Amino acid sequence: MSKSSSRQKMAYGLIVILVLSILVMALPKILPKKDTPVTPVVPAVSVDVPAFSGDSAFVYVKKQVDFGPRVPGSPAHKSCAAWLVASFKKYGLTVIEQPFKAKAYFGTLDAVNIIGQYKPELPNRILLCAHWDSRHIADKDTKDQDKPILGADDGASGVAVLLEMARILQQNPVEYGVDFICFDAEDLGDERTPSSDASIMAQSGGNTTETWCLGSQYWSQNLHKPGYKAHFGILFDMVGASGAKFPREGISMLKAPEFVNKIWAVAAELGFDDLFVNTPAGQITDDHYFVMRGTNIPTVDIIGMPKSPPMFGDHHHTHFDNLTIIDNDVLRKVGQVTATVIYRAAAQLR
Ligand code: 1BN
Ligand code: ZN
Repeated sequence: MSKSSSRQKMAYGLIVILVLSILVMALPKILPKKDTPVTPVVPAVSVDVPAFSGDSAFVYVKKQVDFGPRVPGSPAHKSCAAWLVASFKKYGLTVIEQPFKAKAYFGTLDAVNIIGQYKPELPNRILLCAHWDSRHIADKDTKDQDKPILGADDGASGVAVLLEMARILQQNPVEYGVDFICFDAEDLGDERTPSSDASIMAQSGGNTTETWCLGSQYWSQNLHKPGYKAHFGILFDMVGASGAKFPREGISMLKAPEFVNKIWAVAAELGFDDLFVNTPAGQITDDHYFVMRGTNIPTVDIIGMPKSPPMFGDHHHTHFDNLTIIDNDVLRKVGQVTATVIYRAAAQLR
């Protein structure tokens, strides 16, 4: 054998060994692992999910903000309540208004929870909620701290998601009940000092967190239907700001982990895991806490906490919480995840 042909044979041999070793290394990646489930975590039930319009939701935010700050007892609050009731009725919902006296740390105000029921006759139900009032002060601002805020994100964004969901349910009916609850007087709480009113301190057991979420506290003790139940609930709070992030809120993780996992898995499947991040966040004593305390309905708080470690955005409780902070695409993604969860839940009953 000549020297050159034996070199050629060696070279071929080396190439064959190289190709074989690449194949052996790549094989585990090509073939599914024995212990990896082939089915996704959330079985993707084959169902058509209608498109949730971020542009339509934005119009609902604008409409609310155009009334001015929706502080309980104010004329803007009254006008906005009438518009919310009319809007829910327009989308075919059966509406209950639940008036109550909100005992804030600085006085008592007229407040009203607004409940829109989609197919109230059906036993299988989902609860979707948000607060519709806006904060009476801008206590985190450097200017005009004593003036009320517009609450485009903190208030109006969550309600906008509810309204758009009601609209698409009317256009694409499902055999599943949905209750839309707009809680009032969520944002009258006292961040800094305990109440000087002894009766309020006594009522809250000295815990100032109970100066917040007065509407959900009232509703949980005075359910719009005795014994009201839903399979699960979702609370939307600050779901429209540009740059939003939704970490896994602590009370939701503690009390409704199965539903947090479902919602965040759907978000990941839709490619929105940049928004629905897997980071854990601290416990926020938001309306969902009082919903669960009164009803045991597992309820998840989708709440905007864009900073790291998870914290509210710079616009929180300032005058920067206006229409310019709202991003239609954030509203759209939150709404599309919610629509997917609802339409799949309904399909699973079929
Ligand atoms: C969320 C947005 N909240 C108020 N505005 C609820 C809240 C309650 C946040 C207590 C922090 C503490
Ligand atoms: Zn707030």
